Amino acid sequence: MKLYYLTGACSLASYISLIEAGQKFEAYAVERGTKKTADGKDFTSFNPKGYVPALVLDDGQVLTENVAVLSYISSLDASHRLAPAAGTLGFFRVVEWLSFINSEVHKCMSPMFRPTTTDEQKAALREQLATRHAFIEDALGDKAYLTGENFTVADAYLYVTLSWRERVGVDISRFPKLSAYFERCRARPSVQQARKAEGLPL
Ligand SMILES: N[C@@H](CCC(=O)N[C@@H](CS)C(=O)NCC(=O)O)C(=O)O
Repeated sequence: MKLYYLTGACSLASYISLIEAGQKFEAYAVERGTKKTADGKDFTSFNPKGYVPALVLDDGQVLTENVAVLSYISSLDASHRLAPAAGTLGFFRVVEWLSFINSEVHKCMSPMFRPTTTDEQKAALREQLATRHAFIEDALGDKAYLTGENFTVADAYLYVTLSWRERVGVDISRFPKLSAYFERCRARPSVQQARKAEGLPL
């Protein structure tokens, strides 16, 4: 299995999850501008979408989209810690979180990285994001992670979006549970290992 990633991007969630799942995999960085991969390929030749994450399975099939890739990785973990067994309500709860993080959090943050987004638009996005973070703060309650005591693929994904917060001027200090949650995720050996592998500060 091969994971193609952009350093520090959403694909870091797949990197963390593959480590958590104890999977053997190879990871290759994609160069942002040229779309050349670290194993010497043209990324768009096998993933015409041109964005990460892309997981190339052992039979050569290419799986893309965070929700699908992270759900797939969770299914590789026989202990079902990364998500309950597929088909159970618990599994769909994790998918519910993955979809929320994808469409309501990640895609609210993406425009903030673009130079074409105006300060006014960024302020509106930060306000929208604050309502999403407030929802997560309430939902966390006394739980260690989004769905309970297990770190799931949804936590890997939320952690990565929170790791961007300083770069896009998003302040979570008014959300104590979310702030503690972020630190809990950051301290996990899988997170440290994946960050180190991508050359990110620990
Ligand atoms: N719909 C995709 C979006 C993934 C996405 O936004 N990937 C970003 C990194 S976080 C990317 O590869 N951007 C580079 C580009 O679009 O060229 C998904 O949910 O997986």
